[in-house]
Amino acid sequence: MSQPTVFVSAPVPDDLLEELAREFDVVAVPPGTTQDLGRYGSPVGWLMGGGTPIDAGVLAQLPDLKVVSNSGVGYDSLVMDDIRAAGVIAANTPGVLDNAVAEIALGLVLSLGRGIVGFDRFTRDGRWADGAAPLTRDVHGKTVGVLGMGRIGKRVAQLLQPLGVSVIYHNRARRPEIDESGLAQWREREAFFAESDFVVVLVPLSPQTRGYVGAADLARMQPTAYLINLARGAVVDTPALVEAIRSGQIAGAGLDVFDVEPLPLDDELQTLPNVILLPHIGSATAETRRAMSELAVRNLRNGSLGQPVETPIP
Ligand code: 8YV
Repeated sequence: MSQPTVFVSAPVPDDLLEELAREFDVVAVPPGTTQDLGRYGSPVGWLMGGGTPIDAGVLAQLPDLKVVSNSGVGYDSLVMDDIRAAGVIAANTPGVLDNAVAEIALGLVLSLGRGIVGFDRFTRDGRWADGAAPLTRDVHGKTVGVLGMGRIGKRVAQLLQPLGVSVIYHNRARRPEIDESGLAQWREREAFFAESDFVVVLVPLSPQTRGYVGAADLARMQPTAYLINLARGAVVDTPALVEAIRSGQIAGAGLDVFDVEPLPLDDELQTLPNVILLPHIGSATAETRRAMSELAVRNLRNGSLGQPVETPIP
């Protein structure tokens, strides 16, 4: 008897693929493919990573689709209104990557604050021979601002505790349980940017949050402060960020996400020395990617069989 088809467009460990193949005809579809999907078959489920835009045009080609399983927490490439209108379930992978992403946030706070990446270059370039490295500033005693206090933000605040920093956060709505726990204190937007020595951007990208961090916010930051973006490049107005760094309005940035990925070599950000550039590695550890794949495969399987998925996108 023929098995229902599922599409897979993200790296999934072989053993999980073999498990899936017991119940489904698993078809590898290149990431980002949105045209002539019928040539790959008619799937009941589709497992993908970020970057495959799923909208009405794509869904119209897939009449049997029951579930879209995104192996990632951010689902900005899914047009949720179109997915709902098509009666398709969408799922993502929240929770399992909080630690991994928070570790990079912590790493960037320390690396920017204490010049860890810059001083590696300083040493290799032979500049040490010309004199001792310039002094940095303590991280302890400073204020870290979490923009978008959700699961990952909470983990960032927890990991920062032993460093002796104060953590503040800004969400549109204050989360009283966070304030009461002592983990972080809410600030209104202006005070948030003005007080933070490090701003960690964790706001999910949506049509409402495109360019959310703009010139006015950057202008409120201190000239010694750093911006860290672990959400999506488009949440920050990148030309305004480049200008703020170039003009010395802020001290620099740590970026794991960009408007265009992979970041082109001729991008202006590549020319700024006080910026740490990472190739979107927030969740990129073997353990975390395994956990994301396991959850995404369970969501794919359950949704394809018409069963409830574990982590539906609301
Ligand atoms: C992944 C991410 O790299 O979860 C997210 O939203 O940005 C990352 O964990 C991405 O989803 C690719 O699968």
